[in-house]
Amino acid sequence: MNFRDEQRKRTEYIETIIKEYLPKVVGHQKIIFEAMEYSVLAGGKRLRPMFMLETYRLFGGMDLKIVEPFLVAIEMIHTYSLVHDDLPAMDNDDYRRGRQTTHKVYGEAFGILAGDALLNYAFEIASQACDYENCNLVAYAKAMKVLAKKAGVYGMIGGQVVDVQNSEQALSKEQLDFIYELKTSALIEASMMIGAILAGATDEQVELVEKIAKDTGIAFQIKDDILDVTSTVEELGKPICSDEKNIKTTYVTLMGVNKAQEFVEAMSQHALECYKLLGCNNEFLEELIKQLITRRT
Ligand code: GRG
Repeated sequence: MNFRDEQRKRTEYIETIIKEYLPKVVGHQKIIFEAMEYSVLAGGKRLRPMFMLETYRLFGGMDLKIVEPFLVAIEMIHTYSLVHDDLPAMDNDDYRRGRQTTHKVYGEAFGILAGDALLNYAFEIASQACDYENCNLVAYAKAMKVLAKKAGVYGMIGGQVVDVQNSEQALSKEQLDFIYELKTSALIEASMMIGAILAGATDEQVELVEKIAKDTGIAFQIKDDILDVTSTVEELGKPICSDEKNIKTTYVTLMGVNKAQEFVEAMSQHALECYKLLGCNNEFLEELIKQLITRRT
């Protein structure tokens, strides 16, 4: 398998369906449709839908029509979080995904509204999955429950709250792990759990998938800390050294780059050990988890 080729094919597929589901840029409120499209089509690695799709396939899921609304929904929720995170009241960043941030182009009010719109539209789209004739309504309801919870106050928003509340303060590794688990891992957990649920995985399998995604998400976030000090604006498509600018405690400020990289490797390794316990195989998914250890973007 050529991983890069396979990754490109999947990215193209995900972007095609995102475009299909985006609202038409017409009507009196068309500025918001434009801002949504600007934000969500700006590029990005499409990792969360990719994790969902590959976990769906891992458990034998073959009917893409069932999973597609959720693939789009998770990327919209992720994009809304980036749009809001870049706002003046949060990180106040001018660049994201290689171009100007949404509020820089459309103004602050529409930056806020574009994020709100993406979040709400994500649930509108996901709810369409139940209209499909082959939809298993129990699995669908479980998937919706996971999506709502992991994006909310017990998931990503909760993590962001603790992060904002403690900004400019020294944090312990335990406090940082709490923030990372919610702020970053929660959406990756939602992605993989929804893929598993829609493919018919058992509750025990979904629990194991949640653990794999948690470790993968924490490794991903620590790598993000490392790239913030070792990468370039061109490679990342967003400002570097932003943690220093925002006076944030990260794994790098706590223990330095080398030790932080050891944690990335250990967490990814643990995720892969749990993955082996599932007893089913998806070569691409396994490689995707491994690639996060050495990623440059
Ligand atoms: C504002 C509700 C709200 C939440 C914000 C997700 C988040 C919480 C903030 C975004 C900034 C940040 C450091 C998030 C942690 C997760 C992370 C590393 C996001 C970037 O994800 P990538 O690298 O981005 O997958 P692309 O652009 O590739 O999709």
